[in-house]
Amino acid sequence: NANGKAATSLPEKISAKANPEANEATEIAGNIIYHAKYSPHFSPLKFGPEQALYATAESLRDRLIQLWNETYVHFNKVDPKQTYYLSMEYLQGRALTNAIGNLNLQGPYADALRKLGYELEEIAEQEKDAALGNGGLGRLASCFLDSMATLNLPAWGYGLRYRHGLFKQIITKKGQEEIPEDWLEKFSPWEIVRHDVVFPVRFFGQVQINPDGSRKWVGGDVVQALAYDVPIPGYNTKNTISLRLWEAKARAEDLDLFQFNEGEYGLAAQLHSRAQQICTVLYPGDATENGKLLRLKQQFFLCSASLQDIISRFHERRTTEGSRKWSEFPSKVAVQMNDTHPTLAIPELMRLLMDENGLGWDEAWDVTSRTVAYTNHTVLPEALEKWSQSLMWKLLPRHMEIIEEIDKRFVQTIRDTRVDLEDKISSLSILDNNPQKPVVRMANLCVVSSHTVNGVAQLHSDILKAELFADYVSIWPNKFQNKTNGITPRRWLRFCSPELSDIITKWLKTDKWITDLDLLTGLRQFADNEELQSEWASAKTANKKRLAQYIERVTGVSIDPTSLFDIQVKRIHEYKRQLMNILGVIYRFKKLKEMKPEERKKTVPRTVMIGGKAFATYTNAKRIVKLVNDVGDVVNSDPEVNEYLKVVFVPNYNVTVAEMLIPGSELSQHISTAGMEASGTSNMKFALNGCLIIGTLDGANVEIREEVGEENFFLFGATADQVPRLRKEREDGLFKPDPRFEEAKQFVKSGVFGSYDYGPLLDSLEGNTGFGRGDYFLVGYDFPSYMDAQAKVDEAYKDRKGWLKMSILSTAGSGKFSSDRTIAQYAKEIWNIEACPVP
Ligand code: B1H
Repeated sequence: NANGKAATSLPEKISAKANPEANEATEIAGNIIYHAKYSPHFSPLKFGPEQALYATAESLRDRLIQLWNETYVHFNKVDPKQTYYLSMEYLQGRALTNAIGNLNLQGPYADALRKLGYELEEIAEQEKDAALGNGGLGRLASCFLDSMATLNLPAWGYGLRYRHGLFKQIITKKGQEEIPEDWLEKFSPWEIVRHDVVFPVRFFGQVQINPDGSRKWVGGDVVQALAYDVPIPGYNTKNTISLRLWEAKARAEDLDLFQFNEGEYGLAAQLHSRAQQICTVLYPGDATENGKLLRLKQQFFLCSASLQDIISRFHERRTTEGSRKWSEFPSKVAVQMNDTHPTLAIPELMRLLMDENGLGWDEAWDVTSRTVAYTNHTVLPEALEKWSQSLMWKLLPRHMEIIEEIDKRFVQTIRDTRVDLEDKISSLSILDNNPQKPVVRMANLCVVSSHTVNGVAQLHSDILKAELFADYVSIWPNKFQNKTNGITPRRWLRFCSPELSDIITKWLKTDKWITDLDLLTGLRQFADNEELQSEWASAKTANKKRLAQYIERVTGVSIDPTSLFDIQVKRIHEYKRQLMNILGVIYRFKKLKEMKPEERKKTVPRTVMIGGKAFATYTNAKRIVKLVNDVGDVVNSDPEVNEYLKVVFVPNYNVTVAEMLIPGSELSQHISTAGMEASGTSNMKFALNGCLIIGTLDGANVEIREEVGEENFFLFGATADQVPRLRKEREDGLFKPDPRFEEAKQFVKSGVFGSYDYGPLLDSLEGNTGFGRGDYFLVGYDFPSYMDAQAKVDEAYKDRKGWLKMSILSTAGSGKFSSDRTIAQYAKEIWNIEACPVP
């Protein structure tokens, strides 16, 4: 502990006292002790760091529950229109520092813990990340919740309570290995189980036709959805909203006691184990038939439980006697679908309205299509969901009837009104009836049924309108919008870099920037100010030192905090081109080796850090991870060069690791093939923290460059509109590789980095070899301009003042990328909801 001795027993000086409203250090300490003693999770006599974490979290949870209740009661009273954000993923990360910070209790909590023998940071370190997501899409959902609460919006998130979040990545001689993650190993102190919020969700079964012609889905398996609420506090407000996560449970009567007594335990508990599977892991591999079925079950489970809950709240909140009119539903409820993963919300809402509540088709369709909206997050063909029609008929027979009907009516309307689109019907329709492989195109179902469709950065939204959804645009020109992504400035600046935050507050003479990020432009006038520059530099240095310690602890590699910290962290994917990064590093290494010692001394020392998880079955992504590690091993142990270059693979990249890396970064790489990264959001986090970007004109990079100024952005590479032509040229054998590119690849092939066979990975970069995709991602084409941009980085870094100025201007220009701005735009332009602050 803080005093260097083990604080394993409860301090006796402070007496236990339950006090959810404690504001002052001694009272808070009493409340923490109360939880340590009386919450039945651990032996009441011990008070190690872990017990301290849980007791501290529970003391905060008391207050969060109270605020959550007040918020809920207030929303019920005002009965505003409310948004429900449906997402298969949330990447919440740790919650303790965030909750304390949002509630403005940093000082009192730190003091309280010190009285108990601990430092707050040390306790916060004990918490596991809630990693119920893969990457940007899941983290975006979490940033959005923070902004919804902060803006006092009546809005909730719905998701699944996966027992195991995203796998833990460990690096061995073989490269990446995956270990199951276990965030619930002990328990999560943040979730509140709602035993009274339970809904049945059906799978399989058949459609029964009633005498009056109405239809009903019956039979099959029924599992229970049980609600767990994670309270989401807003910053500097009482409003505390809910992230409601569903868990699947079987009913008691589903246990076959007869079979059990016969000793057939597996058979007896079949339904139990099938129910349990649903929320066991995040995104199970969908390569197998079983995997596909499970993923589809997960998606339907989220949609069905959430909609039943939404409908029951719609009724509960009626202000006048009697039941509410269904036509009011869209003026009380907005449902936002985070990508196509919750698309089944559409046929499920239709089914609930028609089969369970007696509405006719037209009325149900009107309600549904005025309620749902869809966000697209990718144009990658392999990520556009298509479900096999036969699988859908099996699992969701009634929903398939409804989808067929939606499709039939849509196609008929087009035939009746748009003869010019006749030959487009087969690509516009929802069902793809190709006899080889009949599928349901989920994106098409979303576009046809939603009142609004949006992309996540301007370029991406333009591409959606010009390409993927072009024909729909001609049908519904006003349906399509852009909502450039954003990030929460609380977690991604205020809490992860308190040093830099304090400097910003000092120079702006206000901390209002935390909720009004555009105020950061006020820093521009001081960009040349030597005093600010020196304070800025010392905050960066402190963050770099902290990062260097972390790197040494987790990898054993010692890095020089005065070297240029160059970071690329994101999921490993060929389109994100970590391979280009590492080939650049390899070239740099080769050149350093060839230099004379005095020449080397003139170079800018660099530490290149790369981190990210590869999907377990994505072979080339795993080869890239292995290559980065192999290059690191060789470079870092080379006595001639390792003063000037270090290469570190940062293992197990997640939200918490990001909070350590981003504040200590100076250069970050966002180098996707133009047109392929829908937005990117870590680019925003880096820029906000005064880190310069080397990047392509892709996703939100375009807008970041506009905002921070082109002279503060290291741009290179082909533009999105050039990409198709370049691919074609490459196919036609017209591409002439740069000698540096050939040299780097050759160097790998020569075996400098060990005996692993990188042939297949490097072949993916070749044109007409018949291997891979013929450098589909244009690494070869962009490599020379990438290397030129890197040379400019080195030059710029030699000018300390110039660099600091660019860094300050980068932060100053990042105001647009607050998720508060993004969410305010969704609220106004898509959801039509208004703030509902708790008095
Ligand atoms: C993004 C995904 C995604 N786009 C399928 N699409 C998934 C697709 O589990 N699945 O099946 C999971 C995730 N994720 C990302 O969304 C984009 O690539 C980023 O560019 C973008 O910043 C982020 C948030 O909009």
